[in-house]
Amino acid sequence: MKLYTYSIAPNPQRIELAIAEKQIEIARVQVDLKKGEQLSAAYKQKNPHCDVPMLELPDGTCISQVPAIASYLEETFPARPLFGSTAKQKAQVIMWEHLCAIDGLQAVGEVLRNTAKAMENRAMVGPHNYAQVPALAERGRARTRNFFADLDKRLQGSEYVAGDFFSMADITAWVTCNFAGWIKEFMPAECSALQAWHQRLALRPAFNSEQG
Ligand SMILES: N[C@@H](CCC(=O)N[C@@H](CS)C(=O)NCC(=O)O)C(=O)O
Repeated sequence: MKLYTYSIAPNPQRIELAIAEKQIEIARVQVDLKKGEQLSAAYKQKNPHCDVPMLELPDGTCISQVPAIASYLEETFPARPLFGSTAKQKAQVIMWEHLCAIDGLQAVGEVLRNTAKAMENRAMVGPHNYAQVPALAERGRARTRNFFADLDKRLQGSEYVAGDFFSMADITAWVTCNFAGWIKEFMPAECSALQAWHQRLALRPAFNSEQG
């Protein structure tokens, strides 16, 4: 099994953290996004969506998209579960993880992809080129701030994002909070539940080695 990744990028980080939490060994292949290696013919043949992370199984099957990879790892390596253990917990994790990805990660991405010079004409991930839309960057910034406030509210009444247990939802929320730094948005000091949760997570060995 091989993970195609670009370790510093946020979506690969979601899987890197899942792997670290599960304490499993998976070989890595770095795909240099700065050099555009995700758009090369060789990579496109394995993953027509031209994104990372992507997991290649020993039989050649290629699985892209974070939720699909995370689900495969969970089924294959059930120890140290990242989706809870009951049907209710699994649904809660999927719900919160999805909300963090859409309302958080996507919002920050919207700002970055619609403003960064290096992403001119690359405003969307994937095989097709799209021009930047400045209004989306403005909206993304407002959404990022709302994400912090909403997550703080959630964490005022919940130890972890999906409930009283650590999960994949915490991983995506954590990656989002750090990714926001790329667009100079930071967890507000008054979001004390969010700050306390972030500090608690930073104590976990898998998160300890994380930068930022
Ligand atoms: N929906 C995808 C998103 C993956 C994604 O956006 N990956 C970024 C790195 S964080 C990427 O591959 N970017 C390539 C590009 O910008 O062309 C998933 O869930 O895996």
